Amino acid sequence: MKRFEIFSLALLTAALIAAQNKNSPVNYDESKVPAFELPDPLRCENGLQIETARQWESLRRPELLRMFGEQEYGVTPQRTGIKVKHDVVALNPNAMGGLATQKQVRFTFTGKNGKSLDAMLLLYIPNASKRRVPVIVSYNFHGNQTTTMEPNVIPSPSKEVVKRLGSEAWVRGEQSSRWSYELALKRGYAVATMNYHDICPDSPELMALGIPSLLPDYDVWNRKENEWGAIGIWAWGYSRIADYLQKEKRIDKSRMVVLGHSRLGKTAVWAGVQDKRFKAVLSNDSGCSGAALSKRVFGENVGRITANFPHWFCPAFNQYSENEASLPFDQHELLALIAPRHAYVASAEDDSWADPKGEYLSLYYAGPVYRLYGMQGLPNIEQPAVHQPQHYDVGYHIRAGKHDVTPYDWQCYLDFLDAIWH
Ligand code: GTR
Repeated sequence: MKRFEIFSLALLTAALIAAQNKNSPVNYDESKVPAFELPDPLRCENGLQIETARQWESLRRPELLRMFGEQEYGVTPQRTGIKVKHDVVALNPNAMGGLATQKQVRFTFTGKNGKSLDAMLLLYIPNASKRRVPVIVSYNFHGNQTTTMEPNVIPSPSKEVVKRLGSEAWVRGEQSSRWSYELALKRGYAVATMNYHDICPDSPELMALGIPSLLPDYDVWNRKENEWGAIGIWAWGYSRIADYLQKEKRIDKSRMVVLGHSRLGKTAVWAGVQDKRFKAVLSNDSGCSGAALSKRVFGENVGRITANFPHWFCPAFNQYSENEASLPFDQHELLALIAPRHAYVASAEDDSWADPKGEYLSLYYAGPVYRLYGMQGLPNIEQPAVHQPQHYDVGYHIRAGKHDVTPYDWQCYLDFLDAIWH
């Protein structure tokens, strides 16, 4: 067979597998959860049992970090050659009725190939305190202008690109129920947001218009087994926001938080794992390939997620499609990589697709790593009832309702952050 024919055959086979997995069954029945054994986060690949925080940091942590990079999200390049320029394009010291200073900062990314890309950061800093304040960094789904009714918020640059995905939404304030700015600001927290499509449009067809356009060797359609996907690129973007905030005079560098919902919750966890400048990581309904244990195969599973969103992960992750039992790691070990910084997992009762119980257990099973540091993980294996937040050195809550971010979630996050920092 000629190379081209082999290639076409491979594509056809891949397409068939993908089509199959799109229809792979989804289990919502607790009695049908397969028997599974979770890998021990404290046991090295060579069998060595970790007993101290020091051993964890020098031996096991790097090993797990490598596994998640090589086999799930793709490896984050050490050097991308991308330069970033920041321009404050709008400054309003009296935003939100005087509650906050609002800054809008244009990030211009330039690659070694000379191409450039713009992203827009919207930052609110509380005015009441003159001291440095903690900051919550969180991507939005539909553009900065949708997170608030404030009329001067500049639409995110990707609005035009993503229109091509058929999204009619993107209307001012349309997502504001998910952004409890006032609450956070009144409690002394700054909030920074950017649209994730600015960094990398969330579709295989449009991805090449984002950060990949600045990476001459990156071919969306022909990635190496371990090469990073969209989640990895968005996570990298979170770190670039952190770079900027580290230079912002009013921000307390030692109290930076990363928060994300759903696919952006998966992203927040992966970003927080890799970038230790994030001292707390808040996962809101992140589900499959986020906080939830994969081996429970409850709700969304690896087959479904890799078939529907192949661009989110590295190609090597596909080998676990309909084969979670063979995963050499599970997501509790990802959460454990956040230690000794603070991990928080939030679930919603009606969000079975994200497997709330699997999200809880995952944080529970990250506990032994926290204990190495003398920190307290979740003490009970039983998931709490709704609206009973569990705040230790890690935090968890489940609320009534659907897959979403609500003022109740924000309130729990702020209570937790206050408790660990005050
Ligand atoms: C769903 C996907 C989930 C979650 C969600 C979202 O379609 O299956 O994993 O990421 O999208 O991001 O809202």
